[in-house]
Amino acid sequence: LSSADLALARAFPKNFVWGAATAAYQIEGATQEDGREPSIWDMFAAIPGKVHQGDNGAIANNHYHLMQEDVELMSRLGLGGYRFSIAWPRIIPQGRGAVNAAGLDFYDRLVDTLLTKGITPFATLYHWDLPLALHQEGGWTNRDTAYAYADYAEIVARRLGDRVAGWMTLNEPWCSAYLGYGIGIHAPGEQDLQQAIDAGHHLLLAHGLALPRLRANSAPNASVGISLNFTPIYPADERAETLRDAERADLFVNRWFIEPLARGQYPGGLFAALEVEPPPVQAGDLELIGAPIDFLGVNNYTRDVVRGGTTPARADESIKVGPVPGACYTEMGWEIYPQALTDLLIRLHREYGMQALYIMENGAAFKDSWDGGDQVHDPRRVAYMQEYIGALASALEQGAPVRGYFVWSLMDNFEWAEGYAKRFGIVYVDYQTQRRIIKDSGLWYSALLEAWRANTVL
Ligand code: GBH
Repeated sequence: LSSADLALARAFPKNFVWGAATAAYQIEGATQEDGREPSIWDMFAAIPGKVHQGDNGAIANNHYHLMQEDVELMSRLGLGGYRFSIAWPRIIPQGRGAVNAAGLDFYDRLVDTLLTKGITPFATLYHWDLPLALHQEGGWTNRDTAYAYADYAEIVARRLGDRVAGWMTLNEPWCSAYLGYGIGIHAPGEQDLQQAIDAGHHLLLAHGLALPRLRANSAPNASVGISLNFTPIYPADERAETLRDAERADLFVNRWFIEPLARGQYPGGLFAALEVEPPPVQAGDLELIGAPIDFLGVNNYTRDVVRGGTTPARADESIKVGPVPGACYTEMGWEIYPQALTDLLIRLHREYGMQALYIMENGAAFKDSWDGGDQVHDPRRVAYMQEYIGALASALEQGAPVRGYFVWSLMDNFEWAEGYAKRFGIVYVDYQTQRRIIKDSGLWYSALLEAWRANTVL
């Protein structure tokens, strides 16, 4: 570690949670084992042309079978927390009705294994793998899916609620709604903006219905929240039309979900900007949705820059301009801009009154190569993490109530529409052999955490 890294380690308080994140469909594999039924991602990935090179999650990282070894790896890295997701189609394979004991058993073992190693479990109840049977009844465009979800959430909490420290109801409902139903680049692949808006409402309702049921079935000190994706928008210049278009992009990208959650209201102008009708909101929905959460999970990777006058009629169409001269980009084509994380955290605190924030995802894809030895050099990821964790330290210093950081991802995995071609891990995965090799970024992160522990113990 450099002296700058040592100073960075000193910027974080002793109860800070340092972890790594994954999601069920991206790592587990074993999609046809122990009673699991298909999800929309099994269906979507089977459609030619939807996923890069026809990849799917059937085997993925085989984490379902390598769970113990993977937790051992987390322990070697010195992680204090682990964020994973629970596959609804393992727990209730048809989406509603019969509960599959083997599914609950798997996560029960995972949680116990984590606790044995002193790693705090943070669980996401929905990271995009909707049971296919529910999709056949309209999926998230059907209000009933929200009620089925709340039943599912309660069943999981009854089993794991005595040990899970933090629940996330949903991961990035913006992606489920817009990428899944609006433009169809994610499952289930629908392309209808009105459906996206309706699906978004039912996702929010699912969250609102589940909140009290999670609390009622969890330990008193467990906390319940949600993870949202944010891409801060910056104007390319100061012209009035640029400022106006940047506002409009921000409305669509960043405010659609946080405002009903934080204020019990959809942001004004959202539906008009998207040229859609408001979703079917029923009496009481917004009260449920706007009920206080214990923390907000923040997923942030990049920013977007917007220039006015180039923007088409609908708010979601081609909002980015670029490349930004002099800027660096990851393999996903996402600009590296750590200041956006600082700005975002301060905004969530000041403007939306969030009292506890966790970075639940932050990371970068690069072309990592492995020569068959026991090292993987990924200097660009090390630099990315240094800069983003530095940005986090400055948000903390300016008063943002940040409680933890989870890097995306613990290990390379199934990157949705990008298949296995994009690697986000701090641990390399050789899919042929399922060998895991800690990358230089993993070693760096581990050393940072060790330095932080050394400081805070003294
Ligand atoms: C997260 O999504 C996911 O939670 C995680 O599972 C995934 O592996 C990880 O990030 C890395 O991708 O060009 O229309 O997609 C992040 C999703 C990416 C959503 C950037 C917004 C820009 C708009 N975000 N994206 S679009």
